[in-house]
Amino acid sequence: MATEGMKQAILDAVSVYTKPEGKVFEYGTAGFRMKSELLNTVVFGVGLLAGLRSRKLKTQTIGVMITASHNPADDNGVKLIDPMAEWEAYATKLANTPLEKLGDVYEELIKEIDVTWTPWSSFGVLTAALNATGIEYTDFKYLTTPQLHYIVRCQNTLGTPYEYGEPTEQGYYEKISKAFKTVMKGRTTNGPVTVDCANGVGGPKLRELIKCGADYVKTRQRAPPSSKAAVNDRCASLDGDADRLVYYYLDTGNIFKLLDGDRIATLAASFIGELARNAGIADKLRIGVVQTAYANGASTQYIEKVLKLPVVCTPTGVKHLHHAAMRFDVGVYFEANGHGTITFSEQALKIIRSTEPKSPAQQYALQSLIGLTELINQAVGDALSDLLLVEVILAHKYWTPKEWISTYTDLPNRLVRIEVADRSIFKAVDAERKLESPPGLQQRIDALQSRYNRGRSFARASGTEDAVRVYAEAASRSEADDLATRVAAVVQEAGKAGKP
Ligand code: 16G
Ligand code: ZN
Repeated sequence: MATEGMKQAILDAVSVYTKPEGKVFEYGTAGFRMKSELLNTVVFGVGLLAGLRSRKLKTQTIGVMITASHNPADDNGVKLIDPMAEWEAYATKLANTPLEKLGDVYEELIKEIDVTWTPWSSFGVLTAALNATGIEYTDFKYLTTPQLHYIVRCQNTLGTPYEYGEPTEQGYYEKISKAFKTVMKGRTTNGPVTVDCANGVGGPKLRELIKCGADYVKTRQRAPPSSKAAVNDRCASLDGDADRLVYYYLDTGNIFKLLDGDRIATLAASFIGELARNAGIADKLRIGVVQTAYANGASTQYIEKVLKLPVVCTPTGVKHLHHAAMRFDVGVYFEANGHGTITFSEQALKIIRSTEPKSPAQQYALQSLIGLTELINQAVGDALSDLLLVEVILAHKYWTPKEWISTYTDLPNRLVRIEVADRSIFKAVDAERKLESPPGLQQRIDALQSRYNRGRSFARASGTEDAVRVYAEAASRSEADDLATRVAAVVQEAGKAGKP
């Protein structure tokens, strides 16, 4: 919807121009052509229409060409690139609208064209503040959240010994795809991967990325309903701003199998551990994994017992995990929901880059590690970079998702959301694994979970919603469900007691 404010702004802006009387404008093959002094209000209309077309087509670029062509300079023209027939009709309509009706006609057109009015008003507010205070800024238009993190880090490390890369979107693609090619040398991916980009910015950006690494990956864009990946084919999902990634597949019994953030963490930690051993630098690198309480207990056990790596648990939220990861030389951190990346300390980078290989196998491992440090977004968890990371590892291990998922068996688990009057009374400690308030509640949860085989449960106040979340896992599905239900009940009761 065009707001009243917007309509008024249109009228104000156009009021300085005069519409030539009695002239009928027609959008021809070359757009509107006429003497430039007659063209002003027409150009204004084309400007309005270009805005609508750009909103309609979302991320595509719209061209407006103002040209004197090869004719005398005052014989002018304006056209839209690339209009379709009905858009020429809209242009003609706007060009012939009496100026005082322009706001109304614009509003009608919005309805007719069915423009989804994704409000860019926040952007306007932001730039208003920046302009008012004379701050220089660059508008990068559409980026994934991690791409912006990348550019900020590049910009802030320019000219230092830690220069992160070229601070542009193109620089991002080039860095990642070059690293991908390095680590994929001599390997091929095993069959296709289908990527669902949740209709978000990750879709067009993934296509840009693939253009740079086109000799490995080919895309076919399909609408979600028809994207039926075959049994055992890898599928991946990004979230809307492309900072979260999970994998999944259908097994031979057509059962949906999820490979979540815990799986990505264990896969990456095992691969990097292996490379470090092959490179002969395992004893020099402290590799660790950072998780939250939501990590499946089986994943934690696998990391500690099988991979023999330390695990640190932090409160929910990327900043906590990232901070803890940076205390390791190589810190692998992922939330179960797919937020995560791997951090490398300065010391780790130095060791990886400066170790002299003593055999071709060592050299290969060192080269692969160097490639990984470039492929992995060090600034923040990045679904596009994580996607390529998983692809690289599976290709190196010659694994399908079946081998990947068989490394350990997830404990059945259940998440319950409970609405409470006042979630602030639920105060968590010990990386959100325990509640210190309301008093007595933690003892009740402890007593419940001790009754179940491999039972583990915790409750914490959501940071994003007015609710308390209860997580429970246990050796069997029924035990996990039962534990979740019972803990939810005591939490609900405590929530009522705390009602103001
Ligand atoms: C935010 C966090 C995410 C966390 C989620 C938990 C960032 C960038 N995002 O979305 O990491 O998993 O909150 O939500 O830190 P909750 O507190 O409602 O459970
Ligand atoms: Zn996100």
